[in-house]
Amino acid sequence: MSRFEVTETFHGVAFPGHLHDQESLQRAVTFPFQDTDILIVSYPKSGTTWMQQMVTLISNRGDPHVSQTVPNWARAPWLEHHYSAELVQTLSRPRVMTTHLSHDMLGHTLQGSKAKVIYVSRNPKDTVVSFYHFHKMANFLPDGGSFQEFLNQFLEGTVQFGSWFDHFKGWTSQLGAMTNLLHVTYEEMSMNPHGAIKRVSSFLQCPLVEDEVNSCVRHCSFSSMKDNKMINYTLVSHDILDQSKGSFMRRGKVGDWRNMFTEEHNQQFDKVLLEKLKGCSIEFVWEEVEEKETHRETHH
Ligand code: PPS
Repeated sequence: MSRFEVTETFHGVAFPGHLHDQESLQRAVTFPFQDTDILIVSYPKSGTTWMQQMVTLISNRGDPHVSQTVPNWARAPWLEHHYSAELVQTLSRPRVMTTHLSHDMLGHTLQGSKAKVIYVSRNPKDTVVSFYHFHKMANFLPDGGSFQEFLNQFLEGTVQFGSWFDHFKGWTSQLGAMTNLLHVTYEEMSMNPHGAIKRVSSFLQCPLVEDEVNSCVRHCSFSSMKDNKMINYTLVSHDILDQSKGSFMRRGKVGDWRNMFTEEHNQQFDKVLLEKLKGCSIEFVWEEVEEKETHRETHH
């Protein structure tokens, strides 16, 4: 049964029934973490797959073999997906897992555990654009409607996987409290892949020599991942992900929202962003990175 039309509501958040059921969601929030576990956490379309590739490569000291022979969902399964229970049993230590769940849902499960958590975030404007395009090709997601309609739902937090703002605030508010939590942004991975890999590898206590870092950078690049069927989702059947309507590795750019947003969209977004992230002490690197990227592109 494909369950394309089914939505599972869990803790007030909608999840696609194709990948989730109540049992798998419940299992995720009571998951017995081991201290050696590595958990990649993200809101969808924030650089999840990129981090899965990065962590695989770092764990293999830059050797691409695993990243070219094992699909990403098998090497770093989503805790909450219904097919993951068996996969998790097959993982060797340190186990690498992935989740889109909010801190509200998973925080208490992680409490007291030394599992290493990597939170990946991305400018929500680029996230909403990427998510909108993904809705067109993913047959297990509802019709996104027009971009304006989708944007409204994203800002209201009624899209699948819930509110970006709550997700971001929930996890980043733990940065002082959880010593085993690392925050990495899509923008950092884009601007400074070398530095991001070194930061992640030292957090994972897996220091690499320069050649190993360089190999990770190479196999983490957008062009390399776009051509790697173990990470580009072309292994998924077309009735689930319709590759004629788009590709998972779509643009891979910082600031692509500018090609989609009108001035009105931007004002609408900024108003909500300001309201929702009031009191949030995270420094946003988005605009600064965008400027540097634009500068880099016009000078190459
Ligand atoms: S998902 O479905 O939640 O797992 O999606 P996620 O992996 O979080 O996000 C997909 C977007 O990440 C882009 N991506 C990359 N960008 C740059 N470099 C690399 N190596 C890379 N890998 C994935 C992917 O293209 C999606 O973004 P958009 O903007 O749609 O291109």
